[in-house]
Amino acid sequence: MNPWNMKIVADSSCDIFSLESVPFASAPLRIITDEKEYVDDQSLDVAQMVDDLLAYSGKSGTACPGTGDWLDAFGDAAYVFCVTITSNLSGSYNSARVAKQEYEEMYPDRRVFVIDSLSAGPELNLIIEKLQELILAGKTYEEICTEITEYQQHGDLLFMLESLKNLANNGRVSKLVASAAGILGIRMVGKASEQGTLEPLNKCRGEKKALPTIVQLMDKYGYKGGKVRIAHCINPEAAAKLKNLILEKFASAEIKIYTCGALCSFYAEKGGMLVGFEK
Ligand code: X90
Repeated sequence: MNPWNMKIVADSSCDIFSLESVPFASAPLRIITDEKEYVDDQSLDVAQMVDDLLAYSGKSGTACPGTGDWLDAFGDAAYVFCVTITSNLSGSYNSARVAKQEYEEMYPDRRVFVIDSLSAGPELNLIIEKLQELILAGKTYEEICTEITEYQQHGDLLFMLESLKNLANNGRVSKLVASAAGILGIRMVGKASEQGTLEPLNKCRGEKKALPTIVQLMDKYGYKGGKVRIAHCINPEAAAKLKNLILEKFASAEIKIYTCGALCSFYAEKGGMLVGFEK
């Protein structure tokens, strides 16, 4: 099948804006304060946004892509594979489903497969990379739908957070869970649950303890040395240290590090890190 009538689309919680060898578009989430609206696209200065938000004490929140954002991202592709942030924390998946329905009604010979990642950030990336691989291998739409659904069983996400303030203020975790991480020096390590919510696992005293804990948890949850994708919010040192710790234990690990886009930066907050891995 000609790969050029296939397209991968994801909401901006995936932290990437382009792919090398397959058509790709991202549908932006938005970060909204009383003063400003930040659109999570390639032109946004994320580090500046993080600084603005640290200096800002008013209300802030986020909004998922609307149907129109999704339709823009679908463009005119015959076959769309559409990956969203977990439907249990965002309306992105629902809005993508509505866009799919409209798109398929408007163009009866086109198809959109919407994938609820039940996760965020780097785990979306693993799914996107796999989709790219399947498209380049010349698989059909139906084959890709089946294989990507199977692949989703082999991905997981751990995270390390210094602050859960924005998550709690926006009702994405309980205030109780957030307050435990708010203590100076404490890093909350947790994972994406089966339902696509935040599951707190360990409260670590300092990053020095948190990083080896992440490696132990990767092992516990079935990591065997495959792909790891690390997204950090202005914390390249921790990402690099984690990479080394993983390589010490799993020499065959294939690791990439990148920076969080606006949505993940807003919720992971400065110093936060998300680790997607294959199991
Ligand atoms: O629709 C919206 O406004 C977006 C809401 C997103 C809320 C959660 C974002 C989480 C981002 C934080 C750590 C990883 C948690 C993963 C749990 C599945 C990153």
